[in-house]
Amino acid sequence: MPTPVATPSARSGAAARAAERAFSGIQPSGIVHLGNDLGAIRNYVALQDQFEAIYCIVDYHALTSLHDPDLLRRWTREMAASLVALGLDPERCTLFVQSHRPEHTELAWLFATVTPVSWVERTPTYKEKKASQPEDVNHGLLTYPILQAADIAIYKATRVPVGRDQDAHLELSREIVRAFNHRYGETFPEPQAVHTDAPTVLGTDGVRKMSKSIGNTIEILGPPDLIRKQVMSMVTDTLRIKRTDPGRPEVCNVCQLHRFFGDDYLEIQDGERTARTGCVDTKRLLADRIIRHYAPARERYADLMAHPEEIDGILEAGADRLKPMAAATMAEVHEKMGLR
Ligand code: AQP
Repeated sequence: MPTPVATPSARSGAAARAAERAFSGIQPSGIVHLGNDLGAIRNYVALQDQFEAIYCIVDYHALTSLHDPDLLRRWTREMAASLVALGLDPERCTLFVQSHRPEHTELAWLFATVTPVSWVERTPTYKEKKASQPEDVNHGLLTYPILQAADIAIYKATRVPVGRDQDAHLELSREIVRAFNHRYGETFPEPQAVHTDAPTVLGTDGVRKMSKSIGNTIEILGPPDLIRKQVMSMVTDTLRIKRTDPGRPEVCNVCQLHRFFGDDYLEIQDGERTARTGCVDTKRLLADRIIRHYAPARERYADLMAHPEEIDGILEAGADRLKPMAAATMAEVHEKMGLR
């Protein structure tokens, strides 16, 4: 099976842990899908042992699209439980909620004063969100990448495990810290993306990125019946019309996803190519494997959700642990900017 961490190559051991920090944020948006796990969360887990790792549930970011307080609270807790269930270990990383460390928003404001408006206006996600929620083009959507830069910079993180869709945001984060450093002196390192070998997971439509807002997801911690239904709805090779037509595994999303759920994926691909197996068989097998692979996480998730005080404790301890680090960065920034 492919290894989770791809680029850039990570130094391992205690020296790297002390020298560099990894940071990533994830939105509390209701579900965890296969794209989140293969594209990012697997690397969150792997990087816990290579760097000092900090992971954040970005509820401030979620507010740019979600305006239901009860739902936001519920989804924040559910996302925390999902991440722990998928392998984040509060003993080996710090997991917290963005709004529990309000220094993020202060640094975002300060970063906004070195960020030209044109930089944020050209962000692809801003353009997409303007189109997808035309009735709610709030200012948060525009400044989203500035807050994201602050999330990373406040802990002086150098490695950011994310999917490919975040590359433009990360490039902007680098530009923002460069602009700050240029104006006020070297303060922040430039963060680098760390991708898995599945940096873009396609959705069940087989064409677009797997994404909640598109609705083409496979919900890995959902009930097995739902996972099966979602996998069985996947679009395969559109040129394979009859069962006897040879398939093209290189363009079939189902065949590609098999790479992550068994060592026999070359055999599976060969079965498709020679029409020995049909698309339905290959999908059925993928559904079985995804359900089996995530069964322990599903169990752990249910366990955690039955003890919400345990999740809340993890999140509170995480935010407390980060307070001195955030305060130290803010003190340095205040000094450099002439604020205190
Ligand atoms: N399809 C994907 N392939 C690879 N990586 C992905 N990520 C998301 N989708 C894919 C990565 O998952 C992390 C969390 O991203 P997020 O907080 O933006 O999560 P999301 O809201 O779940 O992403 P969606 O589904 O695409 O949300 P919408 O539809 O609301 O925009 C990130 O590192 C991301 O790269």
